[in-house]
Amino acid sequence: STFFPVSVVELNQRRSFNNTPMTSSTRSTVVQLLNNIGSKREVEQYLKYFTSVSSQQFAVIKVGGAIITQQLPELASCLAFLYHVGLYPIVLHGTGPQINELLEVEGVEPEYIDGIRVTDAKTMEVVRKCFLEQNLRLVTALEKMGVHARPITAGVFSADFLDKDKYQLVGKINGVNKSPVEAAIESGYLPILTSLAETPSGQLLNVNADVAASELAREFEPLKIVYLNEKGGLIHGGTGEKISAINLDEEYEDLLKEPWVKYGTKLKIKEIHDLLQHLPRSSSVAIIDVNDLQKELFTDSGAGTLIRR
Ligand code: X2W
Repeated sequence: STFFPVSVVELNQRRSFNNTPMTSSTRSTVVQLLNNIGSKREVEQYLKYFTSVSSQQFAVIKVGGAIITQQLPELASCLAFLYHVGLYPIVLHGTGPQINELLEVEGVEPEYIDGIRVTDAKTMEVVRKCFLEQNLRLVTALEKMGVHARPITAGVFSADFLDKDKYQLVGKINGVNKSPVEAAIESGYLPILTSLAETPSGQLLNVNADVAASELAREFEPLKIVYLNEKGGLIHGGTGEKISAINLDEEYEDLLKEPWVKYGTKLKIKEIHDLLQHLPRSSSVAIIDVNDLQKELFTDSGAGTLIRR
């Protein structure tokens, strides 16, 4: 199949800013990644779709913190592939597990209420450190694959306190500044965001990354919204099986009554529900494993858990 390398080069040349030729290692990564996804027809069709709607952002991809620890090479390869075909997703990552690890080292017991971390001043130091460390790790891994990646760790989300008495230094996002993200993409960089937010007076606030990703998607209305988690989808707490699809119009109320839908899972489902209420009916959110990203983007069948209404 000679089709792909040719298309990759053509697409790269269409973007005036992206003049760097692909290295042979990147090219072989690209070819390798494409071998096992869809038919040539499917892939070509989706590539055309994603590149033709140039006024609209391509994708918002939320990366769970566990993926940076467990699947960084896979994640970097997938994002590098998209970048090298000229598709620029907006990437936002969490760092939940790393925060808990570091808190443990410091002898602090993590505390959550309804899936949201109660964040005192000492915890906030750990939160900030972990976000900056994991952001740099992801950016560095991408740079090693020839990707221009731009760390965006502040200046996007403005927030107020969610509930100061209950959660302390946790933010409720009330504004999304698109310009740092758009400026990165326009100059040929992949934007890599954290979910940290600031108040107007400059107080740094912690925000759950699923929540921030949903705010980002609401603002940009991208063609695709993808949540990557280490489980490859939503797992039914009763049966232990992966849920392949959720129709929110029909299932949302019942789903919230399920005993296993609690904490972070409940928060995630609620956020996705609220997001989809605000987007055109055709929108959907896919929760998938990082290794299924190409399949989700470039084939009809998709992967993981598809949520729509
Ligand atoms: C989260 C932010 C990190 C996050 C926290 O402190 O854990 C709040 O809960 P994952 O890896 O995507 O879970 N913030 C307020 O959400 O990371």
